[in-house]
Amino acid sequence: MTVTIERNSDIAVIAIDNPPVNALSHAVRQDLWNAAETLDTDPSVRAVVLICEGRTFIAGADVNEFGKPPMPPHLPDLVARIETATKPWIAAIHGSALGGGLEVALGCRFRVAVPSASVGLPEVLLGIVPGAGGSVRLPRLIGPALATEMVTTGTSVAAPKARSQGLIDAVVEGDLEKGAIDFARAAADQSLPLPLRQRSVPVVDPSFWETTSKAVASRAKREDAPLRALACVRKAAEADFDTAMAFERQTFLELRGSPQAAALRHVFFAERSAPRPPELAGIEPRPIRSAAVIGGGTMGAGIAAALRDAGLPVTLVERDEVAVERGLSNLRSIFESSVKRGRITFETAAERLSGIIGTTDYGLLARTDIVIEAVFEDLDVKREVFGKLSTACHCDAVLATNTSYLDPEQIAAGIKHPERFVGLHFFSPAHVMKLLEIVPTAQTTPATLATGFALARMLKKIPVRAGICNGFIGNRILKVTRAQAERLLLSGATPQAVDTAMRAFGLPMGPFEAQDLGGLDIAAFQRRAARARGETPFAPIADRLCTLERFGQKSGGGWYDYAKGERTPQPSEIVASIIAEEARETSQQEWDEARIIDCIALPMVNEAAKILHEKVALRAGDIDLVEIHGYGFPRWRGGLMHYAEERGLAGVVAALETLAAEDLAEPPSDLLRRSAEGGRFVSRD
Ligand code: 3H9
Repeated sequence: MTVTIERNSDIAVIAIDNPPVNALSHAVRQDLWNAAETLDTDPSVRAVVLICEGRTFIAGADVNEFGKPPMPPHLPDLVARIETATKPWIAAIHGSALGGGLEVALGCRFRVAVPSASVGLPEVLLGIVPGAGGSVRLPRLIGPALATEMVTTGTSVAAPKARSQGLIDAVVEGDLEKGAIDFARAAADQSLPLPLRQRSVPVVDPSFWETTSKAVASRAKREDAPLRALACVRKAAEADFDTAMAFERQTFLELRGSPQAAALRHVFFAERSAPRPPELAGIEPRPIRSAAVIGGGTMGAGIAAALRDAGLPVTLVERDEVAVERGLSNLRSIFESSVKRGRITFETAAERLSGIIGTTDYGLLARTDIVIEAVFEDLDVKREVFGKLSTACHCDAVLATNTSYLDPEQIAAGIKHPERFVGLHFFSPAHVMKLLEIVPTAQTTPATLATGFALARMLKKIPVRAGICNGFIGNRILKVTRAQAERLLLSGATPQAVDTAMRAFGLPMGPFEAQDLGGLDIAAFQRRAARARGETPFAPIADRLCTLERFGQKSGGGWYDYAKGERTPQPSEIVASIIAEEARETSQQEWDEARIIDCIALPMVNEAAKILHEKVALRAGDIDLVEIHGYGFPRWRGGLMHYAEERGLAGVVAALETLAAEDLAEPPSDLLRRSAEGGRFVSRD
């Protein structure tokens, strides 16, 4: 039974029980409609409490139904039915009232919530706008400015703040159902407020819409939904209720079928699958009550900050006292900058710092549950660390390496209890970037792997399981990005043209600007190591820039020149002449934006297909998450693989063949060719 009705004397309590998140499936809508009909004609009922079982109030329309033809009762009609019921309905909210869930609550005459609840209209995050009156009723309740903020950003508001804004009518401490029934009984004795459809939208200065439009456009970048959502709120302010409802519904239906909405829905589901690889079903992670980080450099300090942000006590181990001090000072800078940005208070920063012990003594790690090594990217250095950890830590402690390129199998070789070892690849800055690649070795047990995923959840990261290969998923694709970018330079494109094209594609930065920001020396170091292993990495121009110590912004020049103290890239004559020299043997072409994008993005797709084929990534969606959360690939394109599928895999294969014929890319891989037959990526078997 999805919806039940019970009576508490003169108050009816409707309870929805539709796990996991009480989404408004067709059955729930129908049952709620029937309940409204029943209770309207029941003279013994004076008010109706709408409450949910399980972990949350209604979390929205059922996203699984978005691809299907809508079936009546449609949500806008249901909300109107509740709003015009003969008895007042009171929404009793715990967990989250999101999207259609908040729209149902706005149809109710009152809303009460437990202090931990939150409410929001996250539709724009799915590439759509509210479709059941959210953008029309919310400004009538809290005014256009606050409503615009919520509708165009999709951010949720916690119950206490929602109470202060007038979005909810009471915060219930203690038992929600009892509190809601008491509230309902008291409300039924008094004159009722007008339903929202009969209220007007408070007037705002006409300049509000122009100013807000600019702000929303700049935040939304290339996403369509936020500006369309703003238009809905504006219509609510300027037209009558029914006209605004029709406008919102039309916008919702248009956007629901748009490529951006399909892409964002794909990311939504990918983000929910990634934390649960099938092999871990039913596997219990080990408890994580304390953590340690070995190495207090940029990466180590960032990881330690992320662990502290999640509330874990942290021990930071360095090789000598000077390095300990430097590590602690790196952490201080991270927390100070969070205070400056208004993310945390001064007191919180002090509390986070006080939860870190800096030491050189591995003996302090005897009871630590998880240790993450983030020392210099050198096999011998790392092995020495794990040798010490192997004896210092208890045998159930999870030992993790944050290597980006080295082979975790080799790092773990010889440690005691290798089943507790796993790779945890963070992205810099580690306290900010959402991606965490989790890399098991052949000996990693499911419980250890599950602990990696549990840690990701604690740190609010997006975990992606990755297999072992050079660079795992993300950096292996990055190598192709960079190599292709250099191939373009050798064939007649300029760094500016390449960066401009990739920005136009939707990346926050082009490949050359990004290297200048991060520093060219790190990749040069990796290339040296690769050459020592007998590999032949392709970076003819970057190699020459590094010989000249042009490492990027930090050395005053890299792919671009930088005026002292400036970060604006200026075309460099030195770089242009190096490119000309290196390009002497290569035929020159005219490059427009579309061809530049193809020459970079499609070989990335090809590499990703190999990664999928080798099972380094388990699912195409996982690769999408790596690109989005680790490398700024535009979310609204759905990630690299979704982009390729939407563009058409057959077309991708054809374009790669052309590039390969010109010696500008490798030919399409077998898996890509086979996937092109069905239009969707297939894995190996
Ligand atoms: C909307 O409402 C449009 C309306 O304006 C107009 C309509 C006409 N539908 O995230 P979790 C599943 S748009 C179906 O891991 P948590 C999810 O796939 C909607 N399924 O849990 C997963 O399934 P599984 C606006 C949904 O506790 C399971 O629930 N609403 C939906 O960390 C657990 O998810 C939103 O955008 C859904 N709407 O977080 C809300 N939502 O176990 C999006 C979740 O099989 N949802 N599932 O993999 C969320 O933000 C989080 O899921 C929530 C719980 C905070 C609710």
